[in-house]
Amino acid sequence: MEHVILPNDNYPWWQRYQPVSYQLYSRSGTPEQFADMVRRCNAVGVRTYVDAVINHMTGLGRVGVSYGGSSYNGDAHDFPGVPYTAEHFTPKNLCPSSDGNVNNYAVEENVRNCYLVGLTDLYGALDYVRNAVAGYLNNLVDLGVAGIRIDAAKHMWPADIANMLSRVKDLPTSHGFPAGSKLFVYNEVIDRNDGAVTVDEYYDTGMVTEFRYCMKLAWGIADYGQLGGLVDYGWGMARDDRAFVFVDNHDNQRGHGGAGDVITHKTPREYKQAVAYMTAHPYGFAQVMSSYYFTNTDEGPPHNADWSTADVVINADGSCGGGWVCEHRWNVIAKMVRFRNAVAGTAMENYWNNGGAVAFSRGNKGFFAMAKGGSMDQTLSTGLPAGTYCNIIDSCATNINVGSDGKARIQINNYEEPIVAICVGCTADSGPTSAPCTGSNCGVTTASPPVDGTCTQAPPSGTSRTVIFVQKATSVGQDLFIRGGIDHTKRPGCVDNAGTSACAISITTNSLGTSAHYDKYNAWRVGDTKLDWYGVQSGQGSYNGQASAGSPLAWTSNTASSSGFQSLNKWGDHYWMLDVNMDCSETEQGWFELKAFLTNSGSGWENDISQGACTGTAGGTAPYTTKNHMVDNLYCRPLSRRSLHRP
Ligand code: LM2
Ligand code: CA
Repeated sequence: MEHVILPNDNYPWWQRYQPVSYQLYSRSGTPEQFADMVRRCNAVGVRTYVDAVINHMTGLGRVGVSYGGSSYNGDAHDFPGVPYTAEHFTPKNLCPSSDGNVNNYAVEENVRNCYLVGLTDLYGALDYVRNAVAGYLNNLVDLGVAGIRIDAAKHMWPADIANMLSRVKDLPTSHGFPAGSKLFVYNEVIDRNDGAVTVDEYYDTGMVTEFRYCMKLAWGIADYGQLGGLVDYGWGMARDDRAFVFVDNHDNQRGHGGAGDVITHKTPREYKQAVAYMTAHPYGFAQVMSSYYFTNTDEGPPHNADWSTADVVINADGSCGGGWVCEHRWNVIAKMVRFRNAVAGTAMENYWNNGGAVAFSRGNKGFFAMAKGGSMDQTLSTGLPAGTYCNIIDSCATNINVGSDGKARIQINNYEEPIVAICVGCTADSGPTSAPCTGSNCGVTTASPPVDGTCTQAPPSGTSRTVIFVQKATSVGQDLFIRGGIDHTKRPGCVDNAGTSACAISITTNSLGTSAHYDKYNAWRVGDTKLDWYGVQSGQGSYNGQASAGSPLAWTSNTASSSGFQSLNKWGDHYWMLDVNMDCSETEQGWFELKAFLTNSGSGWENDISQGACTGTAGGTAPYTTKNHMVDNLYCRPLSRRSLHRP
């Protein structure tokens, strides 16, 4: 966007945070150049995310003409390039501070209705402002931009953001986004448990920056013993599927917003360890920083004689020159990104930490170890199938042998890069990233550039809370269960045994209550670790000697006084309910099947189902047809493929 130009301050980097209009002229170039960059990046599987500054315009006192010719006058609140005039800024009477600036983070209205460091604050409640912002975002979408960071989201009302986003169209299939893709959104909210505004208020408008993670990680790298407590929900840290994490960002790496207790490229050895740990660890959605060198905290990027931003110089060895740091090209960091892609969707297991070294596995797909002092020699459980693996960090110069017991001797002897990362299918230069893709219908989350024409979507990952209702007015004494999973003909390795079948989906059941009404549900959910086709699981609990016949449902009602009242039941009596956390990686792109099963003089299996296509806002096409219910678990979809701002 067009922004202020400040020659007297040597064109500081933060010029960009004082918008003048939504035209795409800046110190980096013209709208045509931007459109061309995005198009070329999309063509090779690299997506573009824009830092959208929509809370405010320029600071008070800023006057001039910007790169695209738009004039600006902060004191007059006059921005003809949009246009915005005085009535489009937050009325003074809504800001409780005496000088009109944000100065008390304990008061919500102060944070959101006052001027942040004197920046003229847009009145996001106005239809006109919402529309102008949406127009800007829709222009980005048309150009092929995949997502945005919302700058200073903490200083905006979540409802205003939600309204602006509701006006944004789906991403264009002409740029390779699957039909129905939404703009990826992350809200910049600096929450260190120190004010009235908290990250959870923004869960409905996208992901949220988790600044506590920067601090926790810095403390952990200084003292490995603290790494175990990296994610501290007790401290208010964001939900796993909403946390946007990073070691450092453009602000806190130079002492601006959210600074203090942050590791940066200025201490390369610690920085590599911090980024390695972040990328190995499953929490959140990770961002890798890429910087330029600076000595003064206001200093702008490397520049040409006219102060326009200079091109990045790529040296013969692949590193950067010309003042650019390019952390993303550092060996450890680039390799660990491959590792993260290779183990996506797996949980952290076999955690080991002796205060000087740390190690853990990621499901049965990868294993990571790191030694603070540069060396370690330990035999550890890797969680991996037996075999020979190679350390991708040293480009497979060393091998690691995993025995039939899953254990391996892990040796590290490298002061600068004291890290071992091994993963199933990983070789010297590649990890098994999602298949590359060209053409018009490729997945958004493709991590590597296209090499052939196969298009796939990134596999679903993580766990998702999944609640299933079955409406059935049963007779007294009858019990309802569900059975399900994946069709045996659609997946190899399926056998009539919940414990070993590849068609059974791992679940952990959630409590619905402890009153007598739930006695049966609670008895039968014990040991129910799979949604499967095979009836009672070995080890599953029984009720008064009566065995379970699948995953148990509990009778629920929407009547508040009913013993079976559940707030998620919006419909009436006889809505039988199951509440589980489901392992998304075991679904088919989020889809799975199920059928009800009625016992005690009941009909047993539910009749076959003839199910039409899914309609409604979620949409989606089932991966195959079946005579069972086909369920689309929307929350198993990769974030980039689902609406984050339209829950
Ligand atoms: C952000 N997050 O909420 C950005 O990440 C952060 O980099 C932005 O501040 C801030 N919000 C506003 O978008 C930066 C920089 C400030 C700078 C502003 C505006 O950290 O130092 O403020 O951009 O360019 C500058 C002067 C400040 C002056 C202000 C307005 O440093 O002294 O305040 O301009 O003229 C009177
Ligand atoms: Ca505001």
